[in-house]
Amino acid sequence: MIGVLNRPGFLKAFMCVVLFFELGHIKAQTCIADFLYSYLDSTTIHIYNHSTQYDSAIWTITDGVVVSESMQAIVVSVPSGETRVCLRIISPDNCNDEICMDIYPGSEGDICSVTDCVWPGDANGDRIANNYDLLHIGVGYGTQGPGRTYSPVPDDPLAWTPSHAENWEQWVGVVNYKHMDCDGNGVIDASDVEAIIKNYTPDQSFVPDDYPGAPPIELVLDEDVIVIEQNNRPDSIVITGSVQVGSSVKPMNELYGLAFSFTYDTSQVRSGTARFSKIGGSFLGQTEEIFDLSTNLDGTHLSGRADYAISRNTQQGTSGFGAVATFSLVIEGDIIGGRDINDINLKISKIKAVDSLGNNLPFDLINGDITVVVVEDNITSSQDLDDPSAAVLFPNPAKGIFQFKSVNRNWAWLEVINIQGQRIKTQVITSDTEVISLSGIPDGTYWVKAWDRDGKWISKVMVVQ
Ligand SMILES: [Ca+2]
Ligand SMILES: [Ca+2]
Repeated sequence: MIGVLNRPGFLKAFMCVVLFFELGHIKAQTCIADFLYSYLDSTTIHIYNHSTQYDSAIWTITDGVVVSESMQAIVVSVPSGETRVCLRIISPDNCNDEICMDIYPGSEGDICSVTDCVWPGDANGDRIANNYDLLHIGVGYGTQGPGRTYSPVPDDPLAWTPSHAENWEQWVGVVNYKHMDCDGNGVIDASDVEAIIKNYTPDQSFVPDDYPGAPPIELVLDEDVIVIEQNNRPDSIVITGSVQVGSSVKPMNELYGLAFSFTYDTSQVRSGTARFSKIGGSFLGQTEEIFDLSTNLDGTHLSGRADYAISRNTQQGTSGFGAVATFSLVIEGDIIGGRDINDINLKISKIKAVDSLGNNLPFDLINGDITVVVVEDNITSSQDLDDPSAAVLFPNPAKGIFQFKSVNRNWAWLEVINIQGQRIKTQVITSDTEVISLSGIPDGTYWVKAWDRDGKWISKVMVVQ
């Protein structure tokens, strides 16, 4: 409102009201001509009629070509980037008023300087649309307020242009709920996610806080070593997994929404295939209580990245642990061909977890960097190697880290297995003395198995953190 009061159109009309009174007119001037503008690009200006009530409007421009014109708005193509615009309005009670302003980048009247403009898809008010905006839609989910009756681009309310919009009654911090109604239809719901997808710009700067000891978040693969039969090589291999949140020891408290990014080696992954999807019936909620956004940025924004967000829609958080989303990507079979062993690196990052009010929740990212090992079966002989001297493992006991030294053998990869038979770690062997980190795993006895074309080598290692 302060911005509006400072507008020359308002001041002029205010003086006009005073003048009418001074001249003894019975009826005061009641209409105020005013407009706001925004640059759709460097030479295209959208000018929005922000006048009080009117039943006719006349636009006059000194430079440029009119692209479209109505009483409510005019779009002008201005090669110089600047023009002078006048707007005359006549109100239903025959009051008339005019305002003229020079428009250039940074001049007064920019719709996003004078008002809290809405960018469709930017639900959290940072002027980009991406997975984090879904979290705000979740917070406001189901709320109704004033819809936007006018779109700067006719018939396209989702177009990435700033719109003037009335404030709603509710706020998340400094962000008004009107931003969460991305499509402007007057209700916040899953349909508003469409504007995020249409106008997607991946976040490049968010750095989450990681709290060691907080409830864990982890991407767990169903298999992290994939063995391919050399004589029956598939066209593709599907890698699957799940996003695990919390644990039985440290459940996630009052979780409402979760967003993150996922990156991967592009050389071996089929473009566009990395995806996440919600799990109905997880601790986060039944299918009808959750909604999500999965977008793969290959070929559009950033190769080797997929973003994901999931949120409840009930205004109440939930506590617990377990898988909340599944994961899959496809590896090209023909890329695998010709090499015995392939290392595919995956990474989960940029995690944001929120409660039902949009406040950040602490979490501890576990195993952010993941490696999938794809092995051809000609190096996975099941024959045990009898020569225990073909490798040396030291120190043993290992204090969080040990070295694997090859002796006259060309070992390809190794795995560390706990006494329950679960694979704790796999690692491709690229040097004669390979360093293996076991930091963070529980103390105890583990098996180390190393593989080459002719067989495997096995030893026990004690881990003491
Ligand atoms: Ca945003
Ligand atoms: Ca909406």
